[in-house]
Amino acid sequence: MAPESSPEKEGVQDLDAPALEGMFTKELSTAFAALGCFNLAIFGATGAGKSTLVNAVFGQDVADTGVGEPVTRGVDYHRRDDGFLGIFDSEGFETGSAGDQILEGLRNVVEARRRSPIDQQIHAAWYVVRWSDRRFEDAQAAFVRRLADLGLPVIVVLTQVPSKDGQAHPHAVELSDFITGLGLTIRAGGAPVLTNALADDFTHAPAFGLDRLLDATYEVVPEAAQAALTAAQQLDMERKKKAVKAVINQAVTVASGIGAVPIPFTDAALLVPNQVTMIARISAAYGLPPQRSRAMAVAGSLILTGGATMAGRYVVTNLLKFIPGGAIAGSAISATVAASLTRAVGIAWAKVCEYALTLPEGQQQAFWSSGAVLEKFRSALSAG
Ligand SMILES: Nc1nc2c(ncn2[C@@H]2O[C@H](COP(=O)(O)OP(=O)(O)OP(=O)(O)O)[C@@H](O)[C@H]2O)c(=O)[nH]1
Ligand SMILES: [Mg+2]
Repeated sequence: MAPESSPEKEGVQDLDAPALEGMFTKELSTAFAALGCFNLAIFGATGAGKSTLVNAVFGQDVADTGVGEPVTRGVDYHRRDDGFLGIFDSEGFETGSAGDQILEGLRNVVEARRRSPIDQQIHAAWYVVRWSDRRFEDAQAAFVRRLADLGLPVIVVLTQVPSKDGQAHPHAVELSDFITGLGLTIRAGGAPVLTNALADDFTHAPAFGLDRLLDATYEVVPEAAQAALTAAQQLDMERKKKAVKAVINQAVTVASGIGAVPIPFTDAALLVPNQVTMIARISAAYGLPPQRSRAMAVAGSLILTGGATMAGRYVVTNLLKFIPGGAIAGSAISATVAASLTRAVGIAWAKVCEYALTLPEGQQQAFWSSGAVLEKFRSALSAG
């Protein structure tokens, strides 16, 4: 998507904090909305480990918090507060006649939503089996077949699998091979994904296979829902970083274009709208909660009102050392400096976001509402 924020001189020159805050609020809301929602359907017997798995990958099982919205008999839909994750969850389901009802209801849901916006569709289905049950019954196979017949990309997940030196327990492998041999239309190469969502100190079973499950899930999720998945998942920080890097690179390209017409240093504010968009998109890509938009807007605007001066001066001074004929850049911001300044702001904001993600849930709001954000930003900026 091309950034819409080609800044015009008017309206930029006297950007004060309230004007910037308004701009941030709007851009954050656009960026969060653009992510959409990743929807996962999850099936499996009671105690199979569905909640534990969702917790491990997404940090929290929405299905365990609050009341879901019934979508069909036996299936509830829970959307996480931040809006990036939705879980279709079949509480208390067993195979047999209850399974038939669920499938019938699901067919209606899937068909009705086929023409709906992508963020209302089901993007992946996990069928969860506890390996220690050591069996996979005909009724389970039939259920999986019918899920696949609905057009859902089904991944069979074996849970609570013990492993040693990266090798799964041979009996779990045996069960997995048996399931693979059934020739079900399942994804991840037609084989179950073996996992252990929770390290077990008593049996020394480490967490296992979650990265493979996430990879397999990405493979089946439509591209339009992948940004939401990246924001929603809490397992793989590298994927978030990669998405953020792409956001920064795009903003840097835009900034070079702006700087190609040399901007007098006092007008570095011309670069600000592009940086606002960038900061909003970075925040969204990490999956920071939209509920904190207000605090983020305040923090962002403080950074950028200071930014044209604080961030700007810092980067310009430092770049002068490296740019041939740097004296010119002292009075006019060239494409190179515009790009570097924007990149530095993007990277520093990314570090602020990553720091926020390490904080316990209860401390995050306080962080965003405090001067600590500015401190973090400043130190990230000078760390380069
Ligand atoms: N060690 C270990 N224990 C697990 C794992 N998955 C689940 N458990 C344990 O198994 C029990 C049941 O797990 P849940 O995740 O609640 O199962 P569920 O499928 O959500 O069950 P329902 O919500 O009742 O349908 C809990 O006590 C978990 O702690 C795992 O991967 N490793
Ligand atoms: Mg559960």
